[in-house]
Amino acid sequence: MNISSAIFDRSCPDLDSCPDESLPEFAFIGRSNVGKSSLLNLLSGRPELAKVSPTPGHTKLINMFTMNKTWRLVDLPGYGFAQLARQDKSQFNRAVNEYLEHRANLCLVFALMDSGLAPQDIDIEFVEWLALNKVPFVLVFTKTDKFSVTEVQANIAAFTERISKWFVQLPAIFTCSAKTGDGRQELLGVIGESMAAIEAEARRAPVSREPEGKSSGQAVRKRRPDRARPW
Ligand SMILES: Nc1nc2c(ncn2[C@@H]2O[C@H](COP(=O)(O)OP(=O)(O)O)[C@@H](O)[C@H]2O)c(=O)[nH]1
Ligand SMILES: [Mg+2]
Repeated sequence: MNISSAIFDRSCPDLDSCPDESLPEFAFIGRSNVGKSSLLNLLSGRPELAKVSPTPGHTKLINMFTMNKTWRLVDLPGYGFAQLARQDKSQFNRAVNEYLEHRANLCLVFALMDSGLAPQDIDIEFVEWLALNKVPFVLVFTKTDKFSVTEVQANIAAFTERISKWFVQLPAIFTCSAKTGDGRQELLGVIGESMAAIEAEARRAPVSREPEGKSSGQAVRKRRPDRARPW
């Protein structure tokens, strides 16, 4: 897939300030510093689009970027230290929770894991939460340039072993490096397939538009359709 335009749309403090749900969205989530913003820049082909920070950030905003004027990449706030300290691990940032549970045009979540680390409890718990809430997602192991193939494969195997009890079929797994570009084509391919499936679905069953002025707010928000998952 070719990205001909990539623009920052807006930063949203909560679900209700997100833009209307007309464009399909693909969201990045993971612990602070795992490489969400770097991967967004890699996929968009714009190294400066999302802010990359060497130290774990404190942003609580949902950052939206529009690609090719037709779909969005969404940089979600990182989960991690603050949540662990509170011993309240099931409660991720409230805006993130609401976004993941209720955003009707959310097509797929890229759940990012550091490929150099053994499975972290908070990541395992987050994956369990995604499974329980039926959020469509794939796993992406980041920063592969920093570690040997053997280390990465061992960490992925240990991770899948720990989550396997929650799945009949394991989620798809990808690796990436924002430094070498590893994984870019594969992940854009996943987005491309998803977009093609949505377009095919729209051709089969055109959705009647909701009346103007009723497109925001929890009460009138549509339920996310169950989609066949090609990945
Ligand atoms: N070597 C290497 N460093 C990376 C990679 N992805 C991110 N980083 C670095 O990890 C740090 C955090 O990255 P960032 O994208 O801001 O993570 P975020 O907090 O999840 O958005 C920055 O110093 C990045 O340069 C990668 O693939 N390889
Ligand atoms: Mg970031």
